[in-house]
Amino acid sequence: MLNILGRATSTNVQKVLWFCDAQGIEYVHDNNIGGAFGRNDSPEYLAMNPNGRVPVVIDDGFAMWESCSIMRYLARKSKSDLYPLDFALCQVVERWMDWEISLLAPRHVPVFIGMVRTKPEDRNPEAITNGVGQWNAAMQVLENQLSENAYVAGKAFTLADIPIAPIAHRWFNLEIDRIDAPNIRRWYDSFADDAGFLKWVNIELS
Ligand SMILES: N[C@@H](CCC(=O)N[C@@H](CS)C(=O)NCC(=O)O)C(=O)O
Repeated sequence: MLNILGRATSTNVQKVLWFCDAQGIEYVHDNNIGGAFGRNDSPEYLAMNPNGRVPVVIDDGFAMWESCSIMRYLARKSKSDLYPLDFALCQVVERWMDWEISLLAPRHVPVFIGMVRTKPEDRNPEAITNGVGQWNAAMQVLENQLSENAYVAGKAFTLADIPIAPIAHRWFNLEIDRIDAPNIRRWYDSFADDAGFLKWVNIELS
């Protein structure tokens, strides 16, 4: 049995949970780790992930960290159709996953943390405004890609869509000035009937 450790308010935990549901992978989820729950700084937790971050996923005693890497492991193990075997298509999928981790996620953090997890009196409006500009610039790259493709990596829903959608959810649900993005909207709305998306991603921001 797979154990998924980490609060589901984290986009990095959401992507793993959504992938498992999409793939029909069974798991036990411990939500009460990380953020206000703590427990991710215990010696036991740090032995599994020295960074003290969520998620950690344990597969039959093997502890993993780094959410997108975990998704790729689970996709390979389950022979998932969402992770193409074709080398070129696989590179397209992986570069968007890497883009999410290395560029998109860090750009959204100052805005999300500033507006949702910081008391109004402690907010830095200038940093938030700058952050919105940086986040929008990244979303413009996504908008351009989705103007020519139904999904992030092309014609089909793949592993690449899953990490990006939770950040798009935050983008659409924060009171910020967004760029015009009809194709991101169309793509995001296409998940409206997806049980995993509805359960793990389509939640109130907190
Ligand atoms: N690149 C890592 C990032 C992990 C990460 O930064 N997780 C955040 C939540 S999104 C975290 O653990 N924050 C501390 C906490 O929740 O206590 C991954 O994708 O797994």
